[in-house]
Amino acid sequence: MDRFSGWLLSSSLKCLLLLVALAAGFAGSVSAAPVDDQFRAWLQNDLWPEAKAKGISQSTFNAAFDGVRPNLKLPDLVLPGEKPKTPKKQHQAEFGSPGAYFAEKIVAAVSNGGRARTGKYAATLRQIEKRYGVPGSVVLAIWGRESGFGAAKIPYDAFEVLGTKAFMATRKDMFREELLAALEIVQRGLAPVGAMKSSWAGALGQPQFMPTSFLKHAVDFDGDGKTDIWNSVPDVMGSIANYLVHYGWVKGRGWGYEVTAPDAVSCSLEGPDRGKPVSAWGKLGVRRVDGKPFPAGESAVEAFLMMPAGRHGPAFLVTPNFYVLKEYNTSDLYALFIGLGADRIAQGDHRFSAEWGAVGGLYRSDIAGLQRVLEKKGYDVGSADGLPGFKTRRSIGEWQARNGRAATCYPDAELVRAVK
Ligand SMILES: [Ca+2]
Repeated sequence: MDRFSGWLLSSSLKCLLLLVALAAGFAGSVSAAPVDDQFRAWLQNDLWPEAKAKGISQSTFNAAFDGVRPNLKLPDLVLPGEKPKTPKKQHQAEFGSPGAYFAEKIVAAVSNGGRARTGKYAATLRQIEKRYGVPGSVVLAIWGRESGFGAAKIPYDAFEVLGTKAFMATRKDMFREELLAALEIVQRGLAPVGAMKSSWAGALGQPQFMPTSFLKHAVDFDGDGKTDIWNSVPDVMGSIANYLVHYGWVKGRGWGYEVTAPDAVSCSLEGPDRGKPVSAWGKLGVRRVDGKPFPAGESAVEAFLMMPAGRHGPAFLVTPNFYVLKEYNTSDLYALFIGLGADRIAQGDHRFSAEWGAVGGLYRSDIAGLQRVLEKKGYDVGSADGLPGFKTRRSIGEWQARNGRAATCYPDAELVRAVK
């Protein structure tokens, strides 16, 4: 008998726990019951009935949680009986220049690693391009970025990470859904319990899929009957391409181009909801930095202005595929990193032509404060999360233009003081 069903029998201990929990509730303090015991009680009384209703067997459930204890070293946990606190570290985190995201060492690791694998996996990459229409260079860039082409250690037990987070994280509902999906993966025989290795955030295998993504997007590309995103390179690469196709990858289009945008083109025109045909951007004076014309076939289709550092860095005209890349990781800089990495894998040494300005030096709390003031004035900043996404950037540009300033579309210390 494993310790889990052993716990089932000890109902007297359960009563004791309940009393302790009640007493703790009265005292408003941390429960005296050890977290391990509370975790076991939660597994049995809270998670198990839902898992069972979803078709998870007792033996799968027991095997998944055999010997699993909550990992209190994981981030964003709220101990039972405590109130969630505003994450101080995040609030005080300095917001650096976007340029730091493109440190040559990191980009080169992805592009050199990708180039080294282009030949080795040429046949598989050709099959992937044929089946999914996603360029091999894009697949390689994501694989390199997510797990260093499989070199990164993925050391955690997914059930420990997801179990801990579903039990006591700040976003426990999201992690509960992922935990149930992880159980389903094992229940359906898609992966054995012992293979379920994840990152500290619960992302599985070399493409770093959350379990719900695994269920929707992972494929057995090498056809051996197993969907093995931990060990099979074809499965890893095919799964990444399949993910992008499911989110709408447009075959035959790239991700975008670095461009110059004359001052007459306001930086506040950026964003996926302010697209124009490529020819219309051309009429406004937007040009590719390499001097080449936009492909003739693109002139009637929509593209979007994207300026991750406002006027303090390179500008881009991006395609809908850029926003598909953002479905992998909701960050303009992430999608841009993948685009740059893919270009370098496909074309060799390729860098952005404009420099990133020395912006930054603000705290996320400063930017969140600025966002709240802009919100009060009726601007849409997305959410006041301390990160200057495209809605915040263009709202800054609009405020600047209305106040007789040159639009930079990026926060700085002077602006934080000026917007009241
Ligand atoms: Ca396989």
